[in-house]
Amino acid sequence: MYPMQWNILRFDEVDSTNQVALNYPIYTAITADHQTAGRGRLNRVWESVKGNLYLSMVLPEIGDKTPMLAFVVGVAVAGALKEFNVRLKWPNDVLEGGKKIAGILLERADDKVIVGIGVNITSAPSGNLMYPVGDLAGKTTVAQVTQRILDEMEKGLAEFETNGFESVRRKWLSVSYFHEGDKMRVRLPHETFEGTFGGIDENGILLLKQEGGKVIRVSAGDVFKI
Ligand code: BT5
Repeated sequence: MYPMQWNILRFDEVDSTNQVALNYPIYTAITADHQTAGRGRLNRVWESVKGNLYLSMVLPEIGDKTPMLAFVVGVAVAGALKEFNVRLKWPNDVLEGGKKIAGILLERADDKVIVGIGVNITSAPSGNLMYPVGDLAGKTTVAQVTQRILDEMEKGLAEFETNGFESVRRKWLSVSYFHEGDKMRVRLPHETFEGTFGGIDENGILLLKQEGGKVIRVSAGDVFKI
């Protein structure tokens, strides 16, 4: 399946690059200067002013391995932003200095997976957000980070295909915001759990260790340091 090359399409304004990407074949990359309806997970809003990076890539869906692509993408974004020493917070946040500077959104559609990435290059939203937020103002450009992400994705997908998820998992853990034993809170739609970070398993499931040795396995949720 890989190596491959991106067909890059640039737009000024879109509702959401993830939405636009639905209309294009695999290995298309959509970028936009801004979005009028940028989205996060669970119908959340992704603030999408001009000056930041909005990118979506169309990939083939790969059955039950599809969720692992989120980790391939995380590692690629961390690689693209290596000099800023970013950290990945399960499942899909990219932090710099403890602040969220980028988010990743995977959406499945038929035989495709749309991988969306938003990076705050020049500004971060203000207001009451779920986590502290930041940006990379004055440190880099949209064009540079876009190109690096696309390059890192090509490398990362090839490596995932050749070496499997274990090598992706190891790389992901090497830039994880949480370290084994760190205290964390996991918020699910109807429940909240506390415990310590126990890593991610061979499928990318979060392991939350509780007192007494119980391990809770979490496939989707929001996590916070406590
Ligand atoms: C995400 O969702 O972090 C995934 C964001 C993906 C955005 C990209 S942009 C290109 C592509 N096209 C799209 O329409 N989407 C993708 P989630 O983990 O649900 O986090 C959303 C939460 O982050 C919001 O509820 C806010 O609290 C916060 N937030 C919103 N805008 C933000 C921003 N620009 N920077 C940092 N945090 C933000």
